[in-house]
Amino acid sequence: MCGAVKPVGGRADRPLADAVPARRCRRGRFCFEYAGAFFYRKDGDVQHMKSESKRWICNLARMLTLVVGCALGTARIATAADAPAKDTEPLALKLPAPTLKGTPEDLPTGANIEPLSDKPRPPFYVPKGVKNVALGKPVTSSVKPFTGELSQITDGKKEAFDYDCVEMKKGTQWIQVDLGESLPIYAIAMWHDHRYIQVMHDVIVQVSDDPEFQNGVTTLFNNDVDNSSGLGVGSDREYFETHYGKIVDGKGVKARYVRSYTRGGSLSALNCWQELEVYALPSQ
Ligand SMILES: [Ca+2]
Repeated sequence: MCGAVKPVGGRADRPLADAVPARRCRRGRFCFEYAGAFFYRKDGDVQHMKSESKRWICNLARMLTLVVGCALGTARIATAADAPAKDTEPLALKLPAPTLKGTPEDLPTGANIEPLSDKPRPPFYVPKGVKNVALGKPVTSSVKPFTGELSQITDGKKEAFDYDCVEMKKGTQWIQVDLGESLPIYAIAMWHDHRYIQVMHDVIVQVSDDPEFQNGVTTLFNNDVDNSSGLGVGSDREYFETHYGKIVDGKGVKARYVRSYTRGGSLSALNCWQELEVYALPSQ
């Protein structure tokens, strides 16, 4: 117990009591320390605590509160970091075959380029039931391709063959997929040109409900670190094109249109697309 002391201020001291963290003590009373003295609350009044033994009880209660709080906090962090949510599953991509051209010896390097890895990509978790809602959907672009058709960007084919590539002229160019309705997007998977292991420049992925991308635009990925494409400085890194493709986190952003930019690559100033997939929960 904490009590058996004389009142020191009554209800007039409640602001003082409310200003410091209250600790629950025995009998449902609240003990707290303020300016080196100990107090507790009884029937709405602030009481001064004089007994050393009762101070010890209150200190113990505070310590237990801290220990339990830290343990629960640690458990929460471990749960979030180590285990995916129950209603999620790894995104299952249908991968094309790797290129037969091998890995060049003179790959570009730099702090802003993810090193090429020969290890499988860690699982990317998405809500159960997501589907590639971009499959077969109409595609538009900043310029007409000179090789291939725009419809090939959402046809599900992305092998490292010339006839599965859609090529456009140099400079910053974009392609845009109309999902037909606004849906919460959880992942966007892209294959630009994995015929060769190379880096594409100024990869920017945006989503919006505005087909002109003038309003309500969310940028999900941007590795244009020098703003050469004029859409803002990005903080993402460049990456090597491989048959694994690139997964961009959709973060559950709801949008109808997906627009993605490139500005050539490390092997060619031309722009190229093989496939863009958008994973969302289809509407009922
Ligand atoms: Ca394709």
